[in-house]
Amino acid sequence: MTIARLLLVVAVALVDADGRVLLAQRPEGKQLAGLWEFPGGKVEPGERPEETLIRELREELGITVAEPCLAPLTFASHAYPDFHLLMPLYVCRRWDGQPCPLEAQALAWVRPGALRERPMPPADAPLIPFLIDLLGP
Ligand code: 9L3
Ligand code: MG
Repeated sequence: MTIARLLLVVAVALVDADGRVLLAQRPEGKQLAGLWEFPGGKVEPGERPEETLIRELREELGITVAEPCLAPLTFASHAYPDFHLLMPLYVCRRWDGQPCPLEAQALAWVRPGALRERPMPPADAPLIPFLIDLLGP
């Protein structure tokens, strides 16, 4: 019997003053390239999920987030053939700096009701109803 590997990835909905959410387009050459995701990444050994998010947001977007600004919202999961992805989603409304696509192909601020128009990784799409509940369409 094979037990699929569990991969813990954290993601965040950065919400601006108009209630729009930031999506990042996954870069060429990476798995799922071209799809639009909530920013985040893999939890490295020894990291707490909040530490991972703070690191990933600095690396990928060049912004600084304080840990108390990260509010857990819900969880996503997706079973790939060779691993099982578990992905908590946080919400963040305050950060320092202007998000820049340091690793993504592009960034987009999107109303929750328009998120469905963007092709997303399979773990991200089921999170849309939670954001519509929280922020409206
Ligand atoms: N992933 C899916 N949705 C997201 C994020 C941040 C990540 N919002 C998936 C894509 C990869 C895995 O998690 O299969 C690891 O992500 P990365 O380290 O390649 O960004
Ligand atoms: Mg990432």
